[in-house]
Amino acid sequence: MKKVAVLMGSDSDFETVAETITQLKAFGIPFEARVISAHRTPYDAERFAKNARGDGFGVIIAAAGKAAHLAGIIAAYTALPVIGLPIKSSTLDGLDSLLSIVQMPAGIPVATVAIGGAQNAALLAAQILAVSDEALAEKLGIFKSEMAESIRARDIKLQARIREL
Ligand code: RP5
Repeated sequence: MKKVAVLMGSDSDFETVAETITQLKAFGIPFEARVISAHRTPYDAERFAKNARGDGFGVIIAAAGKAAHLAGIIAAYTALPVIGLPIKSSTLDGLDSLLSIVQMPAGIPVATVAIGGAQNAALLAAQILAVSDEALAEKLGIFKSEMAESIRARDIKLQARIREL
């Protein structure tokens, strides 16, 4: 199976990114996680992106906050799918991160998840890899079925609470 790259602009993003890694591990997806900054280590970002396909990666997740240019700069240097994960920043609640990631110019797409949408970043990466991986597609199917069951259980509990009103 191809690997997922989980890049973050700073180790201060790790608290959010940990949820992405947890979900990838739950599916048994191989990954590498790195701190690479679009601004502080731009050459490393370029080199990582240019080598990513040859290094066995199939999808790249790029988490960053504030003026969050990591996903965009990575996408500029590779044709691999890039998923942007906006980190909730302290001053503007992550709106700065979201807009920096989502507003890409035509020609350089970045698939952007919600502010702090760490689990969805992993799920989207899994779904991309599952296009050519039946076993992973099956795991995703089970994940969705279990999620649906948990929602049905919550619905039943809610009906009970309503009856008690
Ligand atoms: C961004 O700046 C990082 O992705 C991080 O979210 C933010 C702050 O970085 P630190 O100053 O905490 O290293 O590049």
